[in-house]
Parts: sequence; structure tokens; C-alpha cells
Amino acid sequence: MKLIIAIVQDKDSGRLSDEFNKVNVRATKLSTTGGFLKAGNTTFLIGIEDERVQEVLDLIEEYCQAREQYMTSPVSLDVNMDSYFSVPIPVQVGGATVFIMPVESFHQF
Ligand code: 2BA
Repeated sequence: MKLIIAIVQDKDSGRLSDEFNKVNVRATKLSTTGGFLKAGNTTFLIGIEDERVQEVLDLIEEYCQAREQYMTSPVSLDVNMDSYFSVPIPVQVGGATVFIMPVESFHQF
């Protein structure tokens, strides 16, 4: 068994969750925040048999798309750093960031 940790954009999480339910892939959704953009994203925890890992990866790849988001970076107008204006900088996010870990044991009580 493996534990798949998949960080996806909130916009993709609803459809991905629906697809998991359709094919009986069990998942837990966590509301998370990206450390860089400090924007909300969704982390799925998926416990899955080894032979179904590729199926899950295929679904994640199909339903999670890359998008451009903008972060605002303060720019100083003078050397004294007295006045600032914000410049939107485009950042490419996703489709998905996925970690796969071995599961030593699995219990449900
Ligand atoms: P964030 O940390 O908010 O990062 C959003 C996007 O900003 C990243 O997209 C990447 O394109 C960019 N970015 C992140 N750190 C950067 C840096 N130090 N310098 C320049 N650009 C940077 P993704 O790579 O697709 O990551 C999307 C989200 O997945 C991340 O949101 C974070 O929540 C998670 N993530 C990505 N890599 C991770 C890792 N190695 N460990 C844990 N979480 C990770």
C-alpha cells in the first residue's frame, strides 16, 4: 500500500474529488496554504493499493491544470525606501505536486 499526498489548486479539487468517488478511490481533503504564494490550496491524502497508484496519478494529471497566478511584490521608488508601489509578478502554479510514500501498516478501527 502507498500513501499519496497530492497538493492541488482549489479550483481543481472538486472535480478531482468527484472522480475519485466515481472509481472508489478513498481520499481525505485538507485545506492547506502554499508557503510561497500564501494562498489556499487543497491537499489530498489517498491510501491506495500499489497496483492502483498509476490510476490515481493519471486522474490527478487529467483533472489538475497549471495556471498563472499573480503575486504582488513591493518595489521601492527611492533609495530611502520611503515609498512603495506593488508590481504583480506572474507565477506558474501546478497542475499538482505529488508525493508517494510506502505505508508500513494500515488499520481501521
Ligand atoms: P506555493 O508554495 O504557494 O507555491 C506556488 C508556486 O510558486 C509554485 O507552484 C511555484 O511555481 C512557485 N514557487 C514556490 N516557491 C518558489 C520559490 N522559492 N521561488 C520561486 N517560485 C516559487 P508549484 O511548484 O506548482 O507548487 C504549488 C504548491 O504545491 C505550493 O504552493 C506548495 O503548497 C506545494 N508544494 C510545491 N512543492 C512543494 C514541496 N517540495 N514540498 C511541499 N509542498 C510543495
